Amino acid sequence: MNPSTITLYGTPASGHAHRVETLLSILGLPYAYIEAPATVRRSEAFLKLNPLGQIPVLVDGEQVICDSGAILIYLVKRYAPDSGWLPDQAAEAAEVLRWLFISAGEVRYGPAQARGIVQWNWPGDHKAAITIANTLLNFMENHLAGRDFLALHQPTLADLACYGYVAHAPEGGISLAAYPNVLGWLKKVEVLPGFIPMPDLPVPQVGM
Ligand SMILES: N[C@@H](CCC(=O)N[C@@H](CS)C(=O)NCC(=O)O)C(=O)O
Repeated sequence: MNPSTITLYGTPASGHAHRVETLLSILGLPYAYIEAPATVRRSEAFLKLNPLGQIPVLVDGEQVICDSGAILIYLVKRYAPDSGWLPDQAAEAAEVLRWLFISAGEVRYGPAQARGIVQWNWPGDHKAAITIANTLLNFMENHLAGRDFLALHQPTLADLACYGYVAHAPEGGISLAAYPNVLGWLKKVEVLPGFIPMPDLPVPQVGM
């Protein structure tokens, strides 16, 4: 199906926007990118798109989709329904969605939160975020033993949703050195055709 004009609102440092941009690139969908820092997100025009004032937002013709997980699902269902990024079969779909929910839970409140506190002084408890992150990373490390990707034998939305904030966890003071399976998985995501890297931020001293 031919896309109408797709516009993505995001910022380069946002792992939520990154997962959407990477999927657009992987699927070969042309899109315009509008950078939406806090000043833009608080504008009347942006709040009409997403009253929560959050990126990413995707505008596809008349359709406005908010929330990274919803956007990933929308793009696959509309433009690549048979691609395998979100399978139809019940148990497989559940496994992919499980990781999308983990990306909005443990990933958001673990590595993403720690990175936000370190890089932008977000309010919150850095130690608590690190505890959540390490519980998540231990789980991922065990889960990835003998597997290439998170949900299925092939890459799915699960991998794109979890990649950004896990890959950039060191920017929040969380070392990945103890998680070789996680590091191996990140490399497999990074070589997917169309993958877009997320820009690096300064890494603080581990153990802060
Ligand atoms: N559940 C949302 C969360 C998105 C989110 O937290 N976006 C951040 C940037 S990474 C944001 O826009 N924060 C501004 C705010 O919450 O005011 C999603 O998955 O898209």
